[in-house]
Amino acid sequence: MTDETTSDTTRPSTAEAVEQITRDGYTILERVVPDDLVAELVERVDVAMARQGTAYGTNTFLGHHTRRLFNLLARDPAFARVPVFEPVLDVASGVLDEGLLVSSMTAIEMNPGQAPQPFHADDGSIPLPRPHVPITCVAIWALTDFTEENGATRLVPGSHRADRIPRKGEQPDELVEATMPAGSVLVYNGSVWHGGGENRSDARRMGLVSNYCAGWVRHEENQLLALSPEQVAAFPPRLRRMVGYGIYRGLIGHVDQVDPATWLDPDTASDLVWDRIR
Ligand SMILES: O=C(O)CCC(=O)C(=O)O
Repeated sequence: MTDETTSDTTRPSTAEAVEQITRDGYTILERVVPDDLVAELVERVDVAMARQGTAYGTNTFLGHHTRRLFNLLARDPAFARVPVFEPVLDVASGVLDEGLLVSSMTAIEMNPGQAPQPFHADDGSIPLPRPHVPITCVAIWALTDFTEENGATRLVPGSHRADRIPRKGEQPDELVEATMPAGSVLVYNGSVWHGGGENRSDARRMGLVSNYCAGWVRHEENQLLALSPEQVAAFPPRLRRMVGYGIYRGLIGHVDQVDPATWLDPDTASDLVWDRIR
């Protein structure tokens, strides 16, 4: 236990949590985040969303009553405490290994009237035969209570062992709802089938998604740090993408839902996954 952590003897140990994720695909660390950190994160999300003018999503996946703020680490220094919060990082390190990386960090504010999100696997863009070793491990931090009424995340236990990802619109029979009080964290293998629930309440459901990936899902020599943006701008378009200024399968490598290739050339044709869904 760290200074930052609340104590709760009913919470699984790190080893038990990793075992649950290996078996069921997910675990919940109840009330693990101190109240003052939860309150600070809510405030920082509100400030950052107001500053950015964050709008509702434009498709069923992002949610027509849901606001998402991507690229959180760049928004406010307070968010740097999230990916290194030990009780969660220890579990994610047990699922991947100590060399894991921050894959993405997003705030999700799901408002009343939000319909259920389609089922999906967060590693669905990875074209390996399934099941495979864990490549991503995702932590959803509950900044408000997650309840049946306000759209707690729905998961399909054991689906990280499936040999496929959900079909478009598929409604699995065997579901659990990750109901949890504010300050809890849902941690799951990125292969697990899941989606946000329906918000039938009259209040928002707020969470942070802290997505980790295996340390080997990257360049051997870090091209994004090795090259200045000016050097990359002088490359032909294909090479720009090959050093990281581009996206894979419409998703992997985006910044704030933008294809970084367009930073170097605004006329670059882009094929973002969100533009394909309606
Ligand atoms: O909001 C949730 O409960 C899940 C969100 C999610 O899975 C996603 O946006 O990929």
